Amino acid sequence: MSAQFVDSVMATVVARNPGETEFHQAVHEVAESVAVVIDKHPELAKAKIFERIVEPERQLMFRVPWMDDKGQVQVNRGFRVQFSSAIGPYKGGLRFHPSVYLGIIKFLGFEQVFKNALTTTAIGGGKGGSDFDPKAKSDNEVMRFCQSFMTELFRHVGPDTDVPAGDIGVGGREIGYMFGMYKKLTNTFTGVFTGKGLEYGGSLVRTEATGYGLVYFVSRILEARGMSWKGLKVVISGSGNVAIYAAQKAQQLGANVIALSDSNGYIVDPRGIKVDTVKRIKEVERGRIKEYAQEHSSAKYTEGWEGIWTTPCDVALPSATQNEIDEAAAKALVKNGCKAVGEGANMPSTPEAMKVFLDAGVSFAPAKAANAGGVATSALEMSQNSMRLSWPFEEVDARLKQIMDNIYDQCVQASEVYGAKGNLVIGANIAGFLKVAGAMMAQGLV
Ligand code: NDP
Ligand code: 2IT
Repeated sequence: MSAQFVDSVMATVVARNPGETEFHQAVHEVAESVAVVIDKHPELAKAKIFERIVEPERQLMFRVPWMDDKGQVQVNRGFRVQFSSAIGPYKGGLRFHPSVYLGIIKFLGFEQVFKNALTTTAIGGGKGGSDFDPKAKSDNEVMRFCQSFMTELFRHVGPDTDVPAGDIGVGGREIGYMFGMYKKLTNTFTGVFTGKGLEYGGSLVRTEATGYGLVYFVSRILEARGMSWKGLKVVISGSGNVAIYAAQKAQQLGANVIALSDSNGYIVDPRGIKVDTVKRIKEVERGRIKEYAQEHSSAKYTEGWEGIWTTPCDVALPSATQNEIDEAAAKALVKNGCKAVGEGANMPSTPEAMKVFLDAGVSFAPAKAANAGGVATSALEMSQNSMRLSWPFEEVDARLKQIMDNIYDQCVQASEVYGAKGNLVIGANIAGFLKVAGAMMAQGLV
């Protein structure tokens, strides 16, 4: 029955969404996990809950024309996929990267539905973005692009409808430009975005939240095997928002973070990465990770990002992008003694890589659970905006930690109830699914 359910769901999803391989991959993983739940609950099968969840409520694609600094007209494509409003307004980031197409936005939107359910906050799932590449663009070009993007997106979002935030290529600068145009077009000042600047409604800790939350979650999987961060060698891929603050928190807890990367290559600094240098290079100068090795002679730079997984470590935190750890990379990590993996990025491990980790007894924290701290803190930003109040750093951080603990407990519990004790991939998928399914059942066929 289980295999039949997965096959029949996948046949429809592949036929209906041709060529969207990342979306197929994300759906397949969840379908495999929840098949046992569908078996036990004929009412969910009858209501075709899973078949409804894999079909986004609404998908928007639009033209984004803008003028570059040379006076040339440029044309990009914009996306917003409003996946599920079962438990709250659509919520999820915007990604600006040349690799963006509908299949990427749909895989991210689909993952977001279950992740957001796990946070215990009232947010549905969505995702958006563009194939625009912010790299090497001037501030003015980025502003003109963001303004053009919003002249279409503004009519589809709103503080009680759909609340975007950042993702790859979208940080505080881009959110500011988009928020400004939204405010002007609608003549409203609302919490329509999260990840806003602190001067205009942002929340303390939102910048740090995904990386900090990841480390809080991994603390629990380490504890479960009698370990702590003290003295552990940690390798983190990426050097963006998630990677930087994961590195900072892991160091605060006593770990030795030795490697970071970007899409060109990676650095290894056995004495421990100086996070302040990385923050300046990446956040202020918008430079490359290679420059770190020019400033710190203890560090070595290697061209090509894939090699980072051959660096021996105790803990790996993939925090760059999807499918960045394949089977060979996973085997290299296991062979070199890696004991725990925490996914900061969305779907960074291929299905084959995940199997290598689980078979080898590596403690594995799946993305939907482990990186949920960012969007959870976005929900806290929405709460503060609604109250027109802002909470101190310590309060938001304490709430974030509590939420990550709660997500961990939900995943462990669901894995036990459904006969997969200790498998947090299955636990996260089932716990997230049950919440969304419950809300959909209660709301009727809509
Ligand atoms: P940033 O844009 O801040 O940083 C992305 C980092 O990953 C950069 O170092 C970038 O290098 C690297 N990278 C991006 N694409 C590739 C690629 N194809 N190959 C190798 N390296 C790559 O993004 P974030 O840190 O915000 O996001 C990182 C991951 O975390 C994504 O998967 C995102 O979906 C996920 N995530 C983000 C959250 C958030 O709150 N920001 C929340 C939850 C998950 P380069 O500069 O060379 O492109
Ligand atoms: O993947 C993610 O969870 C994010 N990019 C954060 C989304 C959000 O709305 O804060």
